[in-house]
Amino acid sequence: MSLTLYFHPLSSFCHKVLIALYENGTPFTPKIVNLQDEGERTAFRELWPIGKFPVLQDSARDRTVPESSIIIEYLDQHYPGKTRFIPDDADAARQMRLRDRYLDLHIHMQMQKIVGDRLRPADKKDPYGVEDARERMTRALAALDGQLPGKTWIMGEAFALADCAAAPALFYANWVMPLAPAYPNLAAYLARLKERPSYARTLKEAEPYFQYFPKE
Ligand SMILES: N[C@@H](CCC(=O)N[C@@H](CS)C(=O)NCC(=O)O)C(=O)O
Repeated sequence: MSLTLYFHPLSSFCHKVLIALYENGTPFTPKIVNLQDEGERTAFRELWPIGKFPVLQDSARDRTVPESSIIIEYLDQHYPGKTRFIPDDADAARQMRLRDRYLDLHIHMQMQKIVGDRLRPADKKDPYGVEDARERMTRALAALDGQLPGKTWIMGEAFALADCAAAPALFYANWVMPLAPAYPNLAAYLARLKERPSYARTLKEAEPYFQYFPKE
C-alpha cells in the first residue's frame, strides 16, 4: 500500500479527503497527527512546513501532496475509481474547481474562523472578525441555496470534488448556524450527503472526537 494520509478524525478538511478515498475504496494507511504534541507537530512540519492537514504521501511516486483539493485531484489522476472527481470536459472541470473554491473559501474558512475564535484565550478574541465571517458565510450560504433546486449533487447528478468540499463545510456550518429553516435546499442537500456511504463512514469514525468540538 503506497498511500499514507496524515490527518485528524475531527478535522473538517481531512473529512473532505477521507470522503474521496472512501468513495473509491482506495487503500491507504491512516496516520493520526496530534498537533498538541510538540514532537508530532515538529515531525509533521518537516513533511509540510505549513503544518496543516490533510497531507498525502505516495511512496510509489515519491510524492508528498498537501491541500485537500490538490490531494483529491491527485487521487483522481493516479488512483482513479468509479467516482471521478474532476470532469474530463475542461469547462465543466473549471466550474467544478470554482464550486470547490467557493465552498472552501467562502463557507468552510468562514466557519473555521467562527469556531477557531472559541478556542482563543478570553483576552485574545476577535469579535469583529467573527461578525465579518458570519456575514460572509451567510451570503455564501444564501447564494448556494438558490443554485441547488433540481440537482442531487452540486453540479447535477454526478457526485464529485465540490461535494467532497461541501460535506464537511456544511456539516460544521450547520452546527454554527443551523441551515434550516433559512436554507431548505442546503439542509436537504446536507441530509443527502450524510446518507452517502463515504461520508456516513467518515462521520462515524469522527463521532468519538465530536466531544472535543467547541460548541460555544
Ligand atoms: N487549505 C487547506 C486547509 C487545511 C486546514 O485548515 N486544516 C486544519 C484542520 S481542518 C489544520 O490543519 N489546522 C491546524 C492548524 O492550523 O494548526 C486544505 O484544503 O487542506
